[in-house]
Amino acid sequence: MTMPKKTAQSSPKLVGENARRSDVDQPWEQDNQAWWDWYMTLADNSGEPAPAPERLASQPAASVADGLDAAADIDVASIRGELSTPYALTPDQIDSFRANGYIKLPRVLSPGATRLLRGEMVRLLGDAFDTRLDGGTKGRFLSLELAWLEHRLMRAFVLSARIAKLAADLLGVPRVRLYHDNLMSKEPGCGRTPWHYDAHHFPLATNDVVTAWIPAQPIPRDMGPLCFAWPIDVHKLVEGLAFSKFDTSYDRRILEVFREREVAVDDGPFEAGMVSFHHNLCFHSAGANGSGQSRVVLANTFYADGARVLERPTMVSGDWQKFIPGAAPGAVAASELNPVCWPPEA
Ligand SMILES: O=C(O)CCC(=O)C(=O)O
Ligand SMILES: [Fe+2]
Repeated sequence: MTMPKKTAQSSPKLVGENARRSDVDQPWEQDNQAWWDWYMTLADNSGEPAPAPERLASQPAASVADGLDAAADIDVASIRGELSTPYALTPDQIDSFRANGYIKLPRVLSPGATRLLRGEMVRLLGDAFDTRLDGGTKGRFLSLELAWLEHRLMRAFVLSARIAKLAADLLGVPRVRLYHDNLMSKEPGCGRTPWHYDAHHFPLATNDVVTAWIPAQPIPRDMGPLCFAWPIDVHKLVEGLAFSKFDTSYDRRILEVFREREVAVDDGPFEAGMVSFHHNLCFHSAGANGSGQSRVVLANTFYADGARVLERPTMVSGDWQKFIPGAAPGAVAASELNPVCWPPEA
């Protein structure tokens, strides 16, 4: 089975009744790519420096993988071994995640695995959108999901016991299920990702939810690394702000509150192999991609086994029925698309 081609450009269709309502109570009626196209319009880019034209010019793909070029070739069998080996997490790292809501862990992936992941994701995203990454499409945020069902290399990365055990141990729960995979490319020239926390997005009636954000190349500051406001409870400072589905006002207000309250933000780069984990309540955003290459990232979201679907998912929950097919609001979220990823099934 091949993936359906994605639309070259889809603008958010907030028509009719939806356009008249300022709340977000109705379900999202389009696909996940349309969701991202809409969502990126909510980011305020007025404070962003214009990217240097020479940086934004497309560059040979090889330069993307700075630090990866020397990586030895690695095959899928070795990848499976690497991706099922537990990562030695220290008690301090667990404490730090729980206090701050996120953690960036070095060397979760080897350079060879990172390079293989990028090659596969560039191919799959390029095919799905009929484009060439690293300069073929400017300014968009491309997203594909459920690739693990069809592609064995993606399956190894998405169902990785190494990554899922990190998710379970950081959350402090015995078993985690997959909510979804998300293959993302923030294309050269694409603006910021708006401030948000994922509790807003996932239609799950639990906060035991964590996303492993797995870069497929190093991410320097001007490529738009994910950035995190900390500690975890800064979300309380912005709890009362009204979300707007029409403009950048929510993102702008959050920026203002964080500045006024001098909230700490970690917006440092990601070195090759580094993976971050962010909790459902962690406020995060990402910078614009002012580089000439695609910022390719795999984001796998896991939740505690036993969690239920919310009674009333909203449009900010996006295309959630695609990820938990057949689950009614209020039911336990455990469809065939939500395998237990830790512990490994016998
Ligand atoms: O990659 C990005 O810019 C945003 C990703 C994100 O918000 C997430 O994975 O939760
Ligand atoms: Fe997010």
